Amino acid sequence: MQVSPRLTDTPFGSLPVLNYGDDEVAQSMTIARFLAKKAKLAGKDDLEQAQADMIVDYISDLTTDVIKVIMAKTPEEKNQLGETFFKTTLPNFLKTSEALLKKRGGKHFAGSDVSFLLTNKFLFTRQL
Ligand SMILES: N[C@@H](CCC(=O)N[C@@H](CS)C(=O)NCC(=O)O)C(=O)O
Repeated sequence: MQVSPRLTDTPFGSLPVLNYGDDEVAQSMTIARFLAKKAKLAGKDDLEQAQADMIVDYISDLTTDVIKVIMAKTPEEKNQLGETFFKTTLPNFLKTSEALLKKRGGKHFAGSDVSFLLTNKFLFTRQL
């Protein structure tokens, strides 16, 4: 596999990269957290930030499972991984997420306001 010249200019040979002034920041979740802090959407205190982070990381776990399905090498492997994902992984994810949301009052996973979780959920929904 060849890496494009543009990617070799990035810190880890991958995208996304945020150009910030004369600096650059790589890793999608690091960028999201950085921008969330700048926009005051990272959570009001350490606990809210941790509550937002735990959901973002949970969604990242699910994204990893989706990528495994997408990157499957054979149609058989794709079918098998896809079936496990849609019959087990995704329903479990939705069940545990819904339970947590209810436990937290039914409106926000973290704190009592909009947070950068929204961006992450939006991105993930688009990937599905
Ligand atoms: N953990 C990294 C993963 C980055 C990553 O895998 N990026 C892919 C695109 S989604 C990439 O640039 N791959 C290199 C390539 O396609 O050659 C992040 O979240 O930013």
